[in-house]
Amino acid sequence: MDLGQMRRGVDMGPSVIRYAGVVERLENLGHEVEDRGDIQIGRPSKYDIKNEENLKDLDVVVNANEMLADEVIDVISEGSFPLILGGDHSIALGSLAGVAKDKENLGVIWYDAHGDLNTGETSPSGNIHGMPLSASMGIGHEALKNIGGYSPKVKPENVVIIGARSLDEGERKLIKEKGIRVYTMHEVDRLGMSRVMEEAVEHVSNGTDGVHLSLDLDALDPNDAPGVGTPVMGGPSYRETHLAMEILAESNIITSAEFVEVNPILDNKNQTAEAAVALIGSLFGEKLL
Ligand code: 4U7
Ligand code: MN
Ligand code: MN
Ligand code: MN
Repeated sequence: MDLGQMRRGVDMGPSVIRYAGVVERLENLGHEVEDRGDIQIGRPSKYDIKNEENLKDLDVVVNANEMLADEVIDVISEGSFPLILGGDHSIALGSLAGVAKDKENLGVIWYDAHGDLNTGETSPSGNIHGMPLSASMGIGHEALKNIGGYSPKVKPENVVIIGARSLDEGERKLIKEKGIRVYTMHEVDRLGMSRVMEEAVEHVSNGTDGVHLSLDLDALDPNDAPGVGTPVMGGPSYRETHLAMEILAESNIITSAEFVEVNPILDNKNQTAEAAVALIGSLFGEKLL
């Protein structure tokens, strides 16, 4: 999927994450892996960029996410852990629609430089990859809210955003209005990643029946993850993010995860895909000793 934003190439993310060895990495940890391949999302003959609702390529994005939601539901019904690779972050719409299907109180960790809390009304870009978290909370366009045939997927009190350093006006307003827990880079600097993650784990595991990790590679500092479409200076390092994944692995609360926004065209020798694979390793219990 690359239609949730305007920079082509992020649809090759899953391909380069595979090339960086994600399957082998997980198998070496003793996990049995079934690679279900790519979801064929289709490509519009003409990019729908002048959408009057300020939602670019809405139809294709919605359709692709319906397919993803079905796929995720299928994986869960087999008793497996859904690990979703992107693609731009609009795919979180389908991931969450699948994961939250029979969960009353899904917790969500949104590890991202951005809030992804825009709607067509508040978005400065019209790019749907900036809207999946609000839509999943039941805010925004009907078609985005109702993927999987129900809404909302998550409650604001079960969400925590980590690593934020670029928020739009409407997103700030929504965060205040809904009381969403956000650890911006200010809190990460002040408290340290270890304390931030401990608090975040506590927050999302309180009264929830599963926790989804949505990790946007642009959360990392662009020095450590240059292959992203919307880089923002001053993010957590590769090491700090490793620590975050290790704390999540120890906490044993994560029931589904997605790694998104790796764009090989913008990357430096697959560095960002390799970072993603190493982080996935840590999330799934990899340790040096
Ligand atoms: B991502 C932005 F205006 N907020 O809505 C927007 F800054 O999934 C960026 O986190 C959104 O990469 C980034 O277009 C979405 C912009
Ligand atoms: Mn982002
Ligand atoms: Mn994002
Ligand atoms: Mn991005």
